[in-house]
Amino acid sequence: MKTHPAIAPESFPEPLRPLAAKVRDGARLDEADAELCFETPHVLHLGRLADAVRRRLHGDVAYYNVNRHINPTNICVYTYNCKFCSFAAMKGEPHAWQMSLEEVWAKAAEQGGNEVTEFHIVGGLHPDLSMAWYEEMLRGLKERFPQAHLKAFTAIEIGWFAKREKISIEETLKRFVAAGLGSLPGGGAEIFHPEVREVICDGKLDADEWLEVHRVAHGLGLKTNCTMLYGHVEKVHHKVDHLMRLRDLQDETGGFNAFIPLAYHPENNYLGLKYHTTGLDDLRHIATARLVLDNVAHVKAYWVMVTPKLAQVALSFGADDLDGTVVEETIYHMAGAETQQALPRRELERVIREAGFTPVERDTLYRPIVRAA
Ligand code: V47
Repeated sequence: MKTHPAIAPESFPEPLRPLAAKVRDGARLDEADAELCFETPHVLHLGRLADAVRRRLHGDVAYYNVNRHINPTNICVYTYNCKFCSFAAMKGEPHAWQMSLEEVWAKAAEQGGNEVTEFHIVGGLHPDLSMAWYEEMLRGLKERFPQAHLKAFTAIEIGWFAKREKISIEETLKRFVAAGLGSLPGGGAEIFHPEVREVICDGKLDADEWLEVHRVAHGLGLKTNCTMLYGHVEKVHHKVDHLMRLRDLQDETGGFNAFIPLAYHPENNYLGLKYHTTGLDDLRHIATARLVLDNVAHVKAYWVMVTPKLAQVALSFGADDLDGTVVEETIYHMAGAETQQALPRRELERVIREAGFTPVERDTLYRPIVRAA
């Protein structure tokens, strides 16, 4: 068991001392500890603890990648079920879109497509597009961009394709892997607890089904990410339950690469909430994730969501990855994000350096990338 000599429990406020001792000793945090993390007013001290763990795992390295997001369609049969989602539209609505295959491939080629190491591809659950269309999309991307890893389809989409084609999750994933799929992003997890799911995304894949898609993916050797959407109607115990369920699956499979806490954005959706999360709340979620998910290697501060400025601070609160260049982001910008659409590689490196960390460009599987000068 690793110890953390930099942590002196007596230097923490009283309620955090037992937690600090556990972190110092490398002991696993339990539900009550996780609750404390979500409730303590001492967020800066929580950050100190998370930073100690983050530095043990990654030293002063902070990762980013050169990626591009592509959303082939926002048409989604769950538009009215997922009340928190500002991205989805029903067929025929003025803001609905559906790209052709040529448009997807052309989008991938825009702005340095040949430099991209990862395409992040997610979309709505389209009522008509067949799985064969998506397989051709992946094959076409692989042909045109052999250097790029295809991180595509949330567990929700995988569940939808399986249901539509009347095949198993395993068969669905195997067909996509044969077409070029490299890994799954972490979206669609939201909050697992049924009390919350009923309110924000009734009828969508439930927790067991979401976890099963990732379990099967891990069994096939695919790495995946995991997320938690916070800052809406959830209570602390729902978030504790969520993190514990992710940690349990990771104990079982080891297949999660990274955890990404996602801050709820309230514009243009049916949930009827008006508040954005605050900076300190975002930092608390990042720190808590780093402390509780002791078996997940990476915690991302997704700059699109928290802004590049707060992402810099998050690197000292447990995060070791800022995500990537992104180029064109839709999901958060339709929900009111005011961040820019893209961060060039040089700017990401500057943001990381000025926060006191060493930038390392990575591929999707966190292998360092060395580029010619
Ligand atoms: O599943 C949707 C969330 C997710 C809103 O795996 C919203 O590397 C806030 O999963 N406010 C998609 N959040 C984004 C996602 C992601 C992002 C970056 C990296 C990775 C990765 C994954 O966005 C959805 C949902 O949880 N979302 N609407 C909203 N109004």
